[in-house]
Amino acid sequence: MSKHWMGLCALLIVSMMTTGLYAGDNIFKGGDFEAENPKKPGTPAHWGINPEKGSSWETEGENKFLRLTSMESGKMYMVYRQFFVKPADYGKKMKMTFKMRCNGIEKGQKSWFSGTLFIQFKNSEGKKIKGVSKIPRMAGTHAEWEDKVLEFEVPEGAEKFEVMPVLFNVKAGTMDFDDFTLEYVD
Ligand SMILES: [Ca+2]
Repeated sequence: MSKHWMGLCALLIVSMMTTGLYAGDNIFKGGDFEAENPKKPGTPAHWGINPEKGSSWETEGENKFLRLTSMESGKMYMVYRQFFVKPADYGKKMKMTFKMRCNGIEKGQKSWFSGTLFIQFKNSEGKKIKGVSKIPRMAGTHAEWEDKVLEFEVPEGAEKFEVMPVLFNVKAGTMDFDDFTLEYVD
């Protein structure tokens, strides 16, 4: 390899490191719940699933997905993912898509105790910064999958983005999630 090329490659690597991720790359690995975690057979890759704690890996026909089950009234059941962001990404727009459906969710003591998706940015001290305002909630029964799209901006000072499908203190019911994607948009 010539010096010229080596220099060019080094430059490319540096620019990839400083500009963060490119638009259009789906950074939500395992968002479709199809692949199995080779280290933990019976669980989906990239997810911490525990049926004893109300989260399970379900199959329907050819499709696999996440299910949250309210095992005890008033308790919270959730799974957790996190994505790290770089200063180079501040101000960039992100788009997240997924689908959800639910069965027999009885709301808890407050009207917002329902099935939902918590998303938030945190700084390096673990403090929440500038939450994403709109989050989809579901209650009752929505038998068909519903496609959801969320768009937001990476706020200054963010270190990570957290995604938490959750059954939030409901009395009963199940909530299904599938096909998460997360990407930067131009
Ligand atoms: Ca799937």
